[in-house]
Amino acid sequence: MHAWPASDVPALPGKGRDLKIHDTATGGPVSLDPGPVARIYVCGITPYDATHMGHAATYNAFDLVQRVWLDTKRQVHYVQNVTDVDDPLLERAIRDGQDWTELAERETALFREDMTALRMLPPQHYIGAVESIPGIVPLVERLRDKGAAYELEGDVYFSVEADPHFGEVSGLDADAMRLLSAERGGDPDRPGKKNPLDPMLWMAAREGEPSWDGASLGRGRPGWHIECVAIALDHLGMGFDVQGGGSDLAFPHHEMGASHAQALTGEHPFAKAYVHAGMVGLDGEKMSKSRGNLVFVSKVRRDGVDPAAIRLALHSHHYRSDWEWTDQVLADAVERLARWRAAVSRPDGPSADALVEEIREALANDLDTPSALRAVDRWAAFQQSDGGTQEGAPGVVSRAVDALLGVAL
Ligand code: 5CA
Ligand code: ZN
Repeated sequence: MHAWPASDVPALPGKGRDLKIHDTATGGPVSLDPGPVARIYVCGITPYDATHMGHAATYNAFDLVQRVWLDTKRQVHYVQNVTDVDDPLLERAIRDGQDWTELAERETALFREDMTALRMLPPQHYIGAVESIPGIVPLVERLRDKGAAYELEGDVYFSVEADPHFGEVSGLDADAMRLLSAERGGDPDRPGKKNPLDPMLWMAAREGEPSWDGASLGRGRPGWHIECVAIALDHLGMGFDVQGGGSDLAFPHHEMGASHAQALTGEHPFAKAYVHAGMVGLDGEKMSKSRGNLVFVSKVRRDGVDPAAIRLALHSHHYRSDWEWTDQVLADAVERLARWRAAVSRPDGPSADALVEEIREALANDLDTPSALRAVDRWAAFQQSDGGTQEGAPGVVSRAVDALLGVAL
């Protein structure tokens, strides 16, 4: 699959700071020390009802991770998937009487447009579930041959007991896992499973549903978690730096993915840090496709809002907090954008060097965007009479805001 065009990331004077970020598995901040090429996997959309502000906020966080790394003169190897076949996508296609492949293609195209408009850096590998099936089948066979998977009425399940590290990503107890499993695509109550939490790796073909050749597994389609594992192992290998997604992916998706990969390879960890963004809500509820309480990036863009203002609205909350999208959040961002643009259009301003360091420090500290915005606000509030101005400073600030925050002034 093709991704979307990259926007320029201007180089800044000096050198950026190493990122400290909250890791769900250890429950605290970790200092990431990637090599010259940092490796990141971010779970992509299931392409229907895209791109809402919750999606955008999550991708915004992982875009910032990369911008911090790029500022340290590292390269970034970024992989993202598209879950272009799965139960909820098929259910939506049936509900709306449309072809599921057309629905997936249309929504993926819209997502690309939104990501481009928001200046999100594209992954080098943007990979669909369907195109990954030839790589998924041998992994499921290997898990079965190792005794880490078993068959139940033609379906193949992963045995969570096969990974001694199972449970370490989310840190949840069995009861909490069971509840979340039922809520988020699992089937803990299906009779015959060895452990209620065991997730499906391969689903035998169902009447009226798409299916693919699964070699010794028979015709069927892949489970959700193994999709991301196959893509990540293929393009990044074990022990990559960050696996990212919204907090609703910590369990079961990232927990199960880590266990699949660890059981397959005998190595640990799958990712060095599991990083999760908070949930964006609307009117007191999590913004979600199933609830239908969505604000779409494309709709707000069509209403004439500058995508740079949407980006500033996303930055206005810390990525780990749960927050509400409101008209006021957007209005404040529109106003802030205008203020910043006016400030950088002047020929001079206070030292940009200090501001660049403040933005760097804020972002390196667990992506503290609210502090970064306040620093730019202070700089933009300067008066010509304040003295100590530097010619060319506005240009440097403009480049820093672009490179580090993805906002074109
Ligand atoms: N295709 C899978 C991942 S492999 C999936 O979860 N797709 S999704 O379309 O449902 O979500 C895409 C990303 O957006 C996920 O990281 C998810 O955690 C995040 N997300 C979904 N809803 C919200 C929300 N309301 N706030 C913040 N992030 C959200
Ligand atoms: Zn995923």
